[in-house]
Amino acid sequence: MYQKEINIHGFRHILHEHETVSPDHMIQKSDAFYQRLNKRRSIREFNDKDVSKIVIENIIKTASTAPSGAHKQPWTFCAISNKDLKHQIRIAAEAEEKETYENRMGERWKNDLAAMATDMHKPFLEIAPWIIVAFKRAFEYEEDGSKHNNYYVNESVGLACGMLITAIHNAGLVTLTHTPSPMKFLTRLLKRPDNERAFLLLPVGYPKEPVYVPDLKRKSLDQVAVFYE
Ligand code: IYR
Repeated sequence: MYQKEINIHGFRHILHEHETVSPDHMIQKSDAFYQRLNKRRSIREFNDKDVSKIVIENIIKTASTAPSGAHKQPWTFCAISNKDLKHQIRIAAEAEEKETYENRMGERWKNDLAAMATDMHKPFLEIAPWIIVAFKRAFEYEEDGSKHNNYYVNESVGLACGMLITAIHNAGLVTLTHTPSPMKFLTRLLKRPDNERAFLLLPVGYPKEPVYVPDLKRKSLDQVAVFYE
């Protein structure tokens, strides 16, 4: 039997019980997971059907298992189902988007987006039963009021958001990574402290039925991977 715990530099380390998978099962399991994730699509049209708060809590708990720089977990997920607040977010997001689509985007960007059938109108912000806003915590305040920066904040919150999207898909729900820019209005509307910056906004719910998505193709393995054997 292994020791249940050891001490490294004065810190307690506990025995990790790794779930082992046999090599054959691993091939099958990894392929099955890929097949499921490959069915995920960004959805822009939602149904207003309710989603239990417990599901949203589980999804956020999953995201929050992500690794982070020095385990600082530099994220806060705000989950909004309040209709009035969703309305205010829509109004403010559309105002930024109008400016973006009309004045901030170049022709090339607009052309690249044509296939996505997206525009400055964001009704999903009110229709989807939940909006999750991921905030990154750039720094933390000590009890004495002094500040210290977190580490690898974008990487950490990006990882957590990837796991959030995976958890949403796993729950049988859909989402969209919406990036109204700038997102300062979210700090104001959600009354977040000044060490938090909005990172990504995700409506979560069921898709409208029927729903159509652009006929996009994913890059093949040899376009995205290089093996050195
Ligand atoms: N922020 C806008 C525009 C937008 C930009 C990209 I790059 C997209 O892939 C999709 C949309 C919006 O969220 O609509």
